[in-house]
Amino acid sequence: MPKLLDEAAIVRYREQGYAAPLRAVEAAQAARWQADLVRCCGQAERLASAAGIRQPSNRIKPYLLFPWAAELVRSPAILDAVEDVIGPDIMIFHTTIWWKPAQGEGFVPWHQDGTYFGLEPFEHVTAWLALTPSTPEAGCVRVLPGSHKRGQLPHADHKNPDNMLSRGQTVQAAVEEAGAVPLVLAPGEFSLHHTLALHASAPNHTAQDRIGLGISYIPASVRHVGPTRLSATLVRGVDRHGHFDLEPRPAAEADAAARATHADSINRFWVASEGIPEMQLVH
Ligand SMILES: O=C(O)CCC(=O)C(=O)O
Repeated sequence: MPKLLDEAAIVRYREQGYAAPLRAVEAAQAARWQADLVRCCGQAERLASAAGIRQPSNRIKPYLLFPWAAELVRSPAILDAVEDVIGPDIMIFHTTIWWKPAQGEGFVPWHQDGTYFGLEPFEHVTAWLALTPSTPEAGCVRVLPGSHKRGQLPHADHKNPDNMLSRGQTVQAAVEEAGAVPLVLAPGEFSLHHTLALHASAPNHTAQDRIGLGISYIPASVRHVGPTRLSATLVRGVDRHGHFDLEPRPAAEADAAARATHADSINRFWVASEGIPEMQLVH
């Protein structure tokens, strides 16, 4: 018995590689989270430590630092929809805050998330939660229906300061852009896209920042293929597999324990990405 999607929506997800729009929370809750996010993650640049070492960004895995973000990624409606497509034992592997400033040139090229995570099998699903209106004018995510059935496609780095992916990773296969579907979301709504679904987004040409979070959920049975032991957060069900070290929930906002967990988790991810050249660093 599905929890949030109906049977037809689950079939559509399997056929088309995405589901949208779905309601996570009311607009008022989205506005509260937006205020928290701006307060805690407004600083875009990664400050270097005294030793010149790059610090982990608050815009990556914020659920390890901030209780409000830990609550956000455990939103019952999101977990219900995720459970409908990947089953009841659910972990969070990664999360990125996607913040496009008003009238900015930042864009995301066509890519598949699965290319960069080193996970198998390809069962990871991204939930993209809108905290501000995400429309074509604001550069919402666009997805190519059915593209997840093409399997893992080759990608190459195309460096460009406006490319929001860390290395500019772009798919090298033909993309029939005319068939792309914009995932239009109101604040508090979310979409799901399959880890192999081709997706992209254009610059934000509106007067308001476009802010959302891409939350990467995996079934506990999925494992990382590289030699580095990674950590992940169990958010529903049971971990019967032990493929990851389990991350604790933050007790207080960015306290020392939360900072240590966050830094350790991201450091392992960086180490893993060096071992697996295809892995990107921030997505
Ligand atoms: O937010 C965007 O524009 C891109 C998001 C994305 O690529 C993702 O969530 O996988």
